[in-house]
Amino acid sequence: MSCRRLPGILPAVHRRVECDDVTSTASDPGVRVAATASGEGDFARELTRDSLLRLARREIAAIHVPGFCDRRIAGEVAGKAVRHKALGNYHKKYTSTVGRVFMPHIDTAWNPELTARYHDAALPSISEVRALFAPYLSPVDHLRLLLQECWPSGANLLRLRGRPCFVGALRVFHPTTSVFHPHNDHIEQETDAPEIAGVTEQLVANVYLQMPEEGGDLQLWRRDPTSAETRTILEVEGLDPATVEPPVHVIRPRAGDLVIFSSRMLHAVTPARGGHRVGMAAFIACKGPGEPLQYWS
Ligand SMILES: O=C(O)CCC(=O)C(=O)O
Ligand SMILES: [Fe+2]
Repeated sequence: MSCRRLPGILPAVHRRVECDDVTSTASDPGVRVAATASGEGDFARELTRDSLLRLARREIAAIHVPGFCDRRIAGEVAGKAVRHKALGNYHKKYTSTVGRVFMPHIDTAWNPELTARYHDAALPSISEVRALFAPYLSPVDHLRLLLQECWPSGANLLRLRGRPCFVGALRVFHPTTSVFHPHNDHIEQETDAPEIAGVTEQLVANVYLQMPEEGGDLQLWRRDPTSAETRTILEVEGLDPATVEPPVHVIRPRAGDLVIFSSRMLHAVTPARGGHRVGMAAFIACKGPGEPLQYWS
């Protein structure tokens, strides 16, 4: 079964052209990209049972579905995100440069009060994100259905100590100032709730609602950080790019695209120029094909 996209948004010929020029095309001609044998074969262009299983086994670098959602609706919601009253910054030990609408799990920071606040706000925040897209299906809700249908054991909203998580964080990268240095995302570093026992891989799905004129590239490495790098990532926002080898892939998504990759492997986002970069992100925990996927933000 092909779990590709909402119907009637772009003619097939456009999708194909977009597929051909989205991968390994940095918007910055000066960027260093590792010479690698893995090119187009490292990507799946449809979200299917097979592509998800291959991604979870790390046989491919990413699932990149061009035109996953309607670009016009996406652009309208991106504008609402940039102006949203709940827009705050990620809370890192040192100031984060990236904005987000509603509280993501990482900002619970092992603090019981913040954790309670996160779970109390989770379902109301899910409803508010859904309402931003009404009367259309929100891309994260579409993704939830596809994961449920495609994964051999289905997919559910993550609950931690029985309490529901939020999913569907809108991320706002402000022009020139916002950057995600090379880092990874690992739920075991954020909680010891019993529900995360047995997680063997963590994926992250991003739906791009708006892309800047330049920059905002997604850089992917094909490896986990070393233990020294992990310590640095936990200390500060990410690694100094000068200390890391060139990325294996540089993806310049288009508005409306969906990209899913391993969040446990190193990845980074370059600064945007000429406009905001707005995405919608959901993490996906994988315990193998015999267990349901679990998603959250
Ligand atoms: O916005 C992106 O392209 C990816 C950002 C990121 O670090 C993540 O989703 O974990
Ligand atoms: Fe990340």
